[in-house]
Order: sequence, then C-alpha cells, then structure tokens
Amino acid sequence: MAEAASSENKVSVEHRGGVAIVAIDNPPVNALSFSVRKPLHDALVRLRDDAATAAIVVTCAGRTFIAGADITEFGKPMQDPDLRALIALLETIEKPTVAAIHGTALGGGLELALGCHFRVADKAAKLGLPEVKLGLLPGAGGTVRLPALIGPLMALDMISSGTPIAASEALEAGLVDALATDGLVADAAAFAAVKAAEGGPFSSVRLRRDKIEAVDGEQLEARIKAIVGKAKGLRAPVACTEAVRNAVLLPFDEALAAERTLFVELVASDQSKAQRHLFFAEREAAKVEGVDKSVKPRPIHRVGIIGAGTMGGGIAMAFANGGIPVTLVEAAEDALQRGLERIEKNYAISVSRGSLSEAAKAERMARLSGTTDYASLAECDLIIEAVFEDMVVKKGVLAAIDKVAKPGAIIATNTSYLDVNALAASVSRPQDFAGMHFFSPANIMKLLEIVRGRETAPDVLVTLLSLARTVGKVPVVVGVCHGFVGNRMLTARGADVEALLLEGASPADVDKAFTDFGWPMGPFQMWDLAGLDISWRNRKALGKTALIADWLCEQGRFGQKTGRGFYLYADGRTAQSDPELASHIADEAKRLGIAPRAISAEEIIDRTLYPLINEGSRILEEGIAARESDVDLVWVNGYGFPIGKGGPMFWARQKGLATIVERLAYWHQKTGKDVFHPSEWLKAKASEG
Ligand code: 3H9
Repeated sequence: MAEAASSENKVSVEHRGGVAIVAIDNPPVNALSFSVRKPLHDALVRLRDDAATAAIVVTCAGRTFIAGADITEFGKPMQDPDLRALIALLETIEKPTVAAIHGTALGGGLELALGCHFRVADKAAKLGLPEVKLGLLPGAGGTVRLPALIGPLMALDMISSGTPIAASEALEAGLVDALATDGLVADAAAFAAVKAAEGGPFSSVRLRRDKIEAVDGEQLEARIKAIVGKAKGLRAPVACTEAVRNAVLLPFDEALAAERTLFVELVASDQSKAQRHLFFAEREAAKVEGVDKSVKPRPIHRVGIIGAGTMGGGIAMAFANGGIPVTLVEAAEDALQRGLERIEKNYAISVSRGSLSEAAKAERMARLSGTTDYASLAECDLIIEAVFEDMVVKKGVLAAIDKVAKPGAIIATNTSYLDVNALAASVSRPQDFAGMHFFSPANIMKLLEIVRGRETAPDVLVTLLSLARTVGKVPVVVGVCHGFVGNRMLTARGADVEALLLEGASPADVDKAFTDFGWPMGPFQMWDLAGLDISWRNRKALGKTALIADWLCEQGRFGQKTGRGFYLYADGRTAQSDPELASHIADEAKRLGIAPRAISAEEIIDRTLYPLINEGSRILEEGIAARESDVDLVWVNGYGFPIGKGGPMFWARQKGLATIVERLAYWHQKTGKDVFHPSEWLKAKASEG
C-alpha cells in the first residue's frame, strides 16, 4: 500500500512485502529541490528504523530519474538537509538500497544513486555527471565515488566532458549492477529482495579502493594534462581534474572535503553563473511570443535542400547526422556529384580522425539522396533553399519550390542578410515560410537563427524549433532586419576596427585583445579565414567602402585562401604580420592627418565590444530578438563569444550597464559614429540599476 510521506506529496513510499519503494515525483525532471530532499530524508530515516522493511528502492515518477540538484537553488541559502547529508544517510543504512534508474540519472541524481549499495537501470537510461557544462564539478561526492566504482580514468572522462553514457556501457563499467528486463521498479524490487535474503553487510562505494589502487598514475596525469590543455580558460574542467586526482591521492573523507571546497569556489564564480545563465537561456529560447504550448509541430520525415555547395552540403550533413533523410537538389549533375563527393570526403576525414565509425558514415551517407529533378521535392516536409545570396536568384528558386512542394510543407530560405518578407512574397503560402539561417560549417556550428516572417504560422516556428533541437542545434527565433541578430551585431563590432588600425594598432594587436578576452580568434583572423571578397562584394552592392579592406581586395588579397589578407600566410595557414600592409596603413594615416599612438587592449575592447552590445540593445528595442538571453545564445553558439562570459548582454550586465553607456557616450562624442550612440534601451536599463 502507498502512503504520502509529505504534505506536498513529492516523495511517497509503497511497501511491497519487505521492500519499500520510495518514489520521487517532482516534475519536470525530478530535480533535488528542498521540497524533495526533506521528505526523502525523513522517509529514509523512518525506513532505516522500520523493522518490517528489509530493503529500499529509490525510484522516480515521470519521464526521468533525478536530473540533478535544483539549479535554481544555487546562489541562495542552502536549506538542510543538503544532498551530501542525504547521501551520507543512505550509506549508513544497513539494509540493501537500490536506485532504480530510467531516463537520465544526472549530476546530483547520479551522485545519490552512487550513495545506494546497488543500481538497476532501464535499458534506455543514460547516466552522467554534466556539472562541468554548468561551470561546476559534481559537488556531492561524484568526483570521489565515481572513480572508486568505475576507475579514475573512465570517471575522469565522464566528469570532465560531462557526457552521459548509455546503460549498457554503465553495466560493463560496473556503474550499474543490472539492466531491467521485466519492468524497472519490479526488477529493482526483486533485486533488492534477493540481496536482503542473501544478507549483509552491504558494501558501500566509499569502501571500494581496488580500482583506485589499480590506476596507472602516469596515464592519469597524461589524461589530466590533455584536459587542462583544452580548457580554454574555463576553470571547471581543470577543477574536475584536481578533484579526481584528489580521489586517487587522498583518503575518502579528505577527498570529499576537497571536492566541497572546489564546488563552493566554482558555484560562486562568474564563469559558472554565465554557464548557468546559458543553460536556462536555451530553454527560454523555446518559448516564442504569441505561440502557446498547445501548438503542435508538423511531422518532418524528409528534408529537401536546394544547393549542394558548402552551405547546402553542410546543412544536408546536419540533418543526416541527426537521423533525418535528405533530398539534395542541384541544377546540374556535375555540381551535384561534386557536392556529394565533398560530403563524403568530410565524413571520411571524421573517420580518419576516429570521431566517426565507418558504419555511422555509411548510415549517414545512406540518408542522402541527390537529384537534379525538382519534382523529387514533392515528398519533402521541409524544403530549404541554400543557393547564391542574391534576391533575384533566391526568388526564382523559391517560386520553383512552391510549384512542387506538397500542401503543408514548410519552405525556408537560408539567407544571411536578405529580407525574409520580400522572399516570402515569392511563394503562394507565406504562412508556411520562414528563414533558417545556418552558420558555416553548418554541420558543426550549433546556432540556427529561425527568422519569423510577417506571416509565418506559429506551428511552423514550433516545428523548426523542435526539429533544430532534434538535430542538435541551438535555435533562436529572430525577426526580420538586415543581417538578423548575429550578422547585424557583427557589423557593429567591426565598424571601428579600421580606425583602430589607422590610429596605430596592428591587426595582431586587435586580434590579441580579442583572444585575451576569450574569443577563439580576432576580427582580422576571422575575415582572412572567411575570405575578404565576400564582404567586399556586399559592400559594393550597398555602395559602401572600407579603406583598408577594399585596398587589400583590389590587390587580390582575399585572405588565407590567396595566401595574403590582413596577414601573410607563407605556409597557407600560419598568420604573419605583413610589413607592406603596415606601411600602407601608415601612408593612409599620414594622408588623413592621423598621428599614430599606442592603443591599449582596453581601448580595443571598448571600441569593438561596446558597439556590439549597443547594437544588441537596439535589436531588443526593436523586438528583433525577444530577450537578452536570446542575443547571448546567438553570440555564444554562432560567433564564439566566450562561454564563461555568458554572451554579450550577460557580460554587459555583469560589467554594469551604466559603465557601458558612459564609455559609449565618450566614444560617440569623440568619433561622432552612430555605432557608439547609446540606445534608449541601454540608457533606460542602466538607469534602472
Ligand atoms: C548538480 O547536480 C550539482 C551537484 O553535483 C552538487 C550539488 C551539491 N534544476 O532541458 P529540458 C528544467 S548540478 C532545475 O527542456 P529535456 C529546465 O529548465 C545539475 N531545473 O528537458 C526546464 O524548465 P522549463 C546537474 C531544471 O527533456 C525543464 O526542467 N544536472 C534542471 O529536453 C525541462 O528541461 C544537469 O546539469 C535542474 N537540474 O531534457 C542536468 N534540469 O520547462 C540538467 C532541467 O521551465 N538538465 N530543469 O523551461 C538537463 O540536461 C535536461 O533538462 C534533461 C531533460 C536531459 C534532464
């Protein structure tokens, strides 16, 4: 019979013979909030002392086992019992305790399960310690118990990557003791009853030393070195390695105490706050203004893509990787073959690097079918044009798609800058039309800007959001404007950099200020990589000029691909400063009457990052982005804004909006440039404090 253990009913206990089934029910993901910890603690104490209870199973209602501590509680005063006390309590119970795991046992959820004597899992379950992705480390014993149970090397990989493993792998590693066959709770209860009948004492993970003692210290240090080398300025992965090393070197309780110290440091850090902000930002982005939860996505069984060039091919790979069949259409047979060959080559590179198996490659290639016949698009549920960035060309292609697409199919344009409403006018069903702005390489970059046209139907947005998540993208719904959120802000970020060159900074000075800030590369490295000719063409179309970049293009210096751009690339890859460019810049400065001076990294950040933030605030003012966190997602996932700084708007809030407004106003007064004119939005928010 079942009994409620708390007035809120988040933990209930059912007795099946001598086995007590403790069920947690805290939707949506059974996070270990205070409202769970308290009744769970009370129930465990009662069952520990109850002579009629021979064994205890801890399980969860709903779609998953515990997905971790309640992240919303971080930064607030912790209410007792805390998770460590709960796990310590579990470890003192002298009756067999079994965690029955389905869905995902993550973070504090897996740590709680490690406090049980045994773990039984559903075959489809996943188990992991993803705290590192939140800028944290497992803070309830995970860095000490997991190494003890499965060995320090495997534990280090799991903890420092945050990637969960499948139940079958967990079984092999000894993380779970059995996989359920007849029904999780029934099997876990039967398992517990057998263990109770066999009798104790029951060994807790804290007593295991065999795998710790067997570890090859040199191998562990080599693995730690590799992880630290790839940490990119983030503290959490490094702290994870320290904690696992402690688990090997220190006695159990000392390692636990050291883990606690690291956790306390990390949870209060700006980096973790930024990463937690991004976690919730991704979830918020799924909520779209004017679209309520009852709107259902349209089924997408096959995607059609027009254009097998770099972009179209990358998009095709993104869907094929995510398990969605693709029809790839090109105008001519030879272009189609070239496109398919490029895709095959890309997959072959992944196989040679060991990141993809031959079988997975074959599966992905089998999802791609190429054709030159538009009629094949009739079977597609979503058709994306990825042809040349030109309004007339795109309109022609969209009109042709409109003729063959079945009723209800979604038609999308992959444009970086063009007016999505104008493009929507070329199809007879603008309600089924939207922009899908992928970022190159589209099979790798996570960001997808979903551009909501004037008439885009709510269920089209819901479909694209859900499809994007299915194929591992981070989607953000944006409104129509030139360059949408990302590229429009990118233009603002670059608006003053040529002036920096003329005033005395070198491309290397600017790029170094960027990489020191945490960007993967600076603007000049990025332009050289992307090819200077693209933006040159764009500028010419818009009747705009850029003094230095235009000069480079006139010399045929288009960046890395021509061996020269803002830098020289003698070996085709390594950037070296170019004396010829330096002297050209000096001549131009002289001609313009600009006296060169030393420019600090701080000034470089002022004159690039603050216009970026200012443009972001204008985008919010105009409603092109719905919320600050959407802008942050765009910049972290599409342009390499450092994750540990949470995105430009989050960073601006941390820095203080009043400071940003004040610096912008200073530069506006000095240069007269509109990019520095502080937006009304920024001024209003700054005055709110
Ligand atoms: C930790 O455990 C620290 C300990 O080591 C030490 C403690 C001392 N807390 O993702 P979804 C919300 S750190 C609070 O859309 P899915 C989420 O915001 C934690 N809320 O579902 C969303 O809310 P809303 C380590 C949470 O099915 C809703 O649940 N654990 C938490 O696509 C649904 O989420 C993790 O890092 C949480 N822990 O994916 C796991 N988790 O509906 C984090 C979720 O209002 N969670 N929410 O927007 C996940 O990875 C995914 O949510 C999960 C489900 C895979 C579980």
